[in-house]
Amino acid sequence: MGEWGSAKYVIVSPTARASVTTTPSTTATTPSTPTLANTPKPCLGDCNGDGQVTVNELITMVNIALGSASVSTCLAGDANGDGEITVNEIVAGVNHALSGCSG
Ligand SMILES: [Ca+2]
Ligand SMILES: [Ca+2]
Repeated sequence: MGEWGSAKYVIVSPTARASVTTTPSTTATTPSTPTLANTPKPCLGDCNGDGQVTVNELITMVNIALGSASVSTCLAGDANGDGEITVNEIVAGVNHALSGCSG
């Protein structure tokens, strides 16, 4: 009876198991936001990057949309970066010209 009791005691004893289940300290602070959000979003239509969209920049966007100018002349007008300027991108540029880039 004494042996049976001691054997049971060994099985129940949780000390060994407790030491194993210690979670590895993965408390390293993993940044939830990737560094992609680091780049500030340029003002759509602001071809020269001076912080405002002017009429001539809108004309440049239109020319790119029409195919008479290269998109490289106004990369800021290509919002989605597909290599061409579409109507909605021109509209966004017009809105920036009217109400400013920051607004
Ligand atoms: Ca500008
Ligand atoms: Ca585009």
